[in-house]
Amino acid sequence: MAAKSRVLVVGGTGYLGRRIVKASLERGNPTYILHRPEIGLDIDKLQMLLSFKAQGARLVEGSFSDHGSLVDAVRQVDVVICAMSGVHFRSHNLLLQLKLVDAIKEAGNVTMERTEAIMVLQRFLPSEFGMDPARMGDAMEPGRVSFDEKMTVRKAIEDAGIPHTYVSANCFAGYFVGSLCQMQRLVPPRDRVTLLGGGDVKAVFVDEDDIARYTVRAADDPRTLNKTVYIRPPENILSQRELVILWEGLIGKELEKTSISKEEFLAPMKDLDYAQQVGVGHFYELFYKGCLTNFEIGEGAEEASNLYPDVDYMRMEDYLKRFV
Ligand code: NDP
Ligand code: GFR
Repeated sequence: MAAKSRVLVVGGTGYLGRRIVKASLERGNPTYILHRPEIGLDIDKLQMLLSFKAQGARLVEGSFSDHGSLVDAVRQVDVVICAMSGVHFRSHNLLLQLKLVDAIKEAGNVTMERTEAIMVLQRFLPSEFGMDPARMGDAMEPGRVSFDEKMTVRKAIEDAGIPHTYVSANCFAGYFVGSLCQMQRLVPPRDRVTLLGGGDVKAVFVDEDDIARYTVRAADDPRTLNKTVYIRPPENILSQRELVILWEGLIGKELEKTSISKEEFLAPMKDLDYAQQVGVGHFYELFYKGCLTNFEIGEGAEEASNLYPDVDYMRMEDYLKRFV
């Protein structure tokens, strides 16, 4: 049996990162987590790292301010999965990944005599996990910043010849199902809901632990080398209105429904702060333009639930039960 891949998780105490660490440990991978000195007195992060260490993870000291420490960290593993922050009202720092790419280039390149440099690292998964940035070229400002930054990182990866896999995870259930696709909330309402447009645009919703499981599986799968993996489980392709109906069934009550046109939805943009404008832009792309489902997954890409049918992914009615 082939040895399990050694996996380094960067951003391992983050919202998605901690789930990737958990999934990597569950899969039996030798799991390494970047332990940044900058976390300082953030005792929650430290306790989480120590808990993962108690479960068998290896903590690797390293800082984005210390190139050599990143090189040393990368040299210890076969796969690097980065879950760097990308939500604008959190500590958005996607472009820091360019430092990680530089470290992988140095760590990975072993110049062999009479042959060109080879890449020792087997796979790098950058922090994406959302809409496919390669398909967001016409996204509105300022929300497009997320996609432009992710494409900048992709270019650095591909220019360096780093073997990679991009994960397009669609909508995290925590942000989009909990809120019934409404902004500025995370728990479902019991009285009224605002439907974006008619509420009938199809999106894709995935439980974050499933995203982590699919990511860890894809991270060393030969079938996903230098490809995009879309996480599009067939029973989780739903509209906002279908989510609302699931929730109404669970609480035994119909919600009062109002609709908001795209013009009404976009009108307040000028009065919002930057992070809020980014969010509005993302919701517009998702639920008015239908960016997650307006294309077929073709040649050169893969779909996670098809690749890994043994993963019993969470259906969104079950996800909503936690709020009843
Ligand atoms: P978090 O906001 O939880 O941050 C993740 C980690 O980023 C932190 O734990 C920290 O790592 C690291 N980080 C943040 N700032 C810095 C810094 N200055 N220097 C070094 N490291 C830093 O990230 P999320 O889990 O919310 O997002 C991860 C990815 O998922 C992003 O690409 C985001 O776009 C995407 N996403 C997609 C969603 C969707 O619905 N599709 C929803 C939410 C996110 P450490 O653990 O070392 O402290
Ligand atoms: C679905 O794909 C993405 C989602 C993506 O490619 C990049 C970023 C995201 C963000 C969403 C919009 O910015 O992750 C979660 C979500 C953050 C967000 C949720 C922002 C503003 C809100 O009011 C909000 O309410 C639930």
